[in-house]
Amino acid sequence: ASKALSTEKIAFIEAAIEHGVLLFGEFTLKSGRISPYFFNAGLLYTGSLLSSTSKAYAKILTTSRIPEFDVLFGPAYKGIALAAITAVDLSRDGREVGFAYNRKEKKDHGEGGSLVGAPLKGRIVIIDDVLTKGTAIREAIAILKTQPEADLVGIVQLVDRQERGQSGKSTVQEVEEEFKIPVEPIINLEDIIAYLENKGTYSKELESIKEYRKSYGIGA
Ligand code: OMP
Repeated sequence: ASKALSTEKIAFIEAAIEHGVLLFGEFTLKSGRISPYFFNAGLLYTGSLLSSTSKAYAKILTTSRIPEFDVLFGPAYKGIALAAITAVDLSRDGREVGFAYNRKEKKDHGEGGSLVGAPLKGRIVIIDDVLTKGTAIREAIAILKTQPEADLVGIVQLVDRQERGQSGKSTVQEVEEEFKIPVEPIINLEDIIAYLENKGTYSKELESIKEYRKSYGIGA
């Protein structure tokens, strides 16, 4: 029996497949792993997709283990828009938080520096797109560590691929233990698998994903 998915998760995964955000095929990942699926958050480019994405982030920020915080940090590039739309969504619910991001390029004129937006002071939550082996999120954490007044209190990922990190543990477990913070996903691989199983028309894709999970997944 497949696990039950909320209607919001079903709608989100369905829209992601429909808009080519969630793709099936053969993809070489940042980690070098060859994956039968890929989630491209850069393709969440319509107003309604962005709107449902920001609502999903806002919901996780208010209902999960993520504690109270002051600033949302969106790592360049994809995290920038994701953090911005989430700050807007939270303010519509009467919750005022700051928004900040980094530049990838150093600037030698104008305002200078590689950090933009709210000062990185107080309790910070990182908003990011996809978590695989943890390299990208560690880069974002390293940026915050250069800010003496920034206190990282949590991370929200749009997709947790539920893969192994640098040790035999899951990436989520490694990051949670190393930095003593909760890492919360909006959807994870289990959700994607449950969606495909419930649909019933994805047997080939499911088989490849389950094969992949044997090599790189956690506890499967
Ligand atoms: P790690 O650094 O290995 O955790 O990979 C996460 C990064 O890989 C994300 O920030 C994305 O840039 C990219 N990625 C995706 O966008 N979607 C995927 O489905 C998989 C990856 C990936 O390369 O692992």
